[in-house]
Amino acid sequence: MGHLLSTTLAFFTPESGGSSNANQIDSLYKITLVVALIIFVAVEGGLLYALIKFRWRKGRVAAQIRGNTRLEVGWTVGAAVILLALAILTFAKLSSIQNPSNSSPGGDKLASSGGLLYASSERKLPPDGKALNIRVIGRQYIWQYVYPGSSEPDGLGAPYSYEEMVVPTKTTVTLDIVSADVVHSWWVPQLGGKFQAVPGYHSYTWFKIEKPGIYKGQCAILCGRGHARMVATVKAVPPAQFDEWLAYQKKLITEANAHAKVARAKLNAQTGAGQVENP
Ligand SMILES: [Cu+2]
Repeated sequence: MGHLLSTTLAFFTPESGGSSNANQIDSLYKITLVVALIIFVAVEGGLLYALIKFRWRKGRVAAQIRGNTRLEVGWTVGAAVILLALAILTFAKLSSIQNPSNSSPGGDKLASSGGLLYASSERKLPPDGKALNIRVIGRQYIWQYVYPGSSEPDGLGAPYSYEEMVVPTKTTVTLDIVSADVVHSWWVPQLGGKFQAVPGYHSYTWFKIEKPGIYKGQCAILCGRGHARMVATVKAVPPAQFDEWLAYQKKLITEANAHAKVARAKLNAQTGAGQVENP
């Protein structure tokens, strides 16, 4: 019975299990759903009872009732109390949904260097201020993820990946979501809520994944012809494996930049410096 109930509830509530904020959202849905179910059963049950008990029979005369103050005050106050209780519960849980928690012991060391950009009322940092910040860029029709670790002062040369975001486990990851063209929507259900990527604006969210695993998502707002293909995968790996992966991405980018530099110098020599405006 307990299992049946939880399976049924899970069918109606958001996916969860990847990150604590997603779990909090899920439990809020479940509590609200149970309260709504109890009210639904009580109201429909009462209606059915009245329909059967007081159905038409020969010789019966319907009672003429004009108002019942006590009953009316009762259900108004009752509804208000339920609403208030749900609102208080929601606000009580809101901070654990919106505010990132600290990384767990054994989290990635990069979290201490990558997260110290700035904190604003919108961009929230964990209490200890340490998070691995990844910039999520929505573009038609692929997600790009830019990691900290740029070797150049202008921020270029930072490691990045497309479609699959690799993250370390036990580490608080904050996302800075932007768009390069039209409005997109970042959504990996098991890791929390939906966040829009709006050109010219920043949206922020976070997650912390405890165990290695793969979490699937999909751009959640129609952004054009290729929208259906705009999928996202978050792959959580142990911190040591993540560091290795990131170092490799960095190496690839550094090599590519070095090649580009050589090619640029070659072109400059052929056409004269300044001829290649945007190499
Ligand atoms: Cu889309």
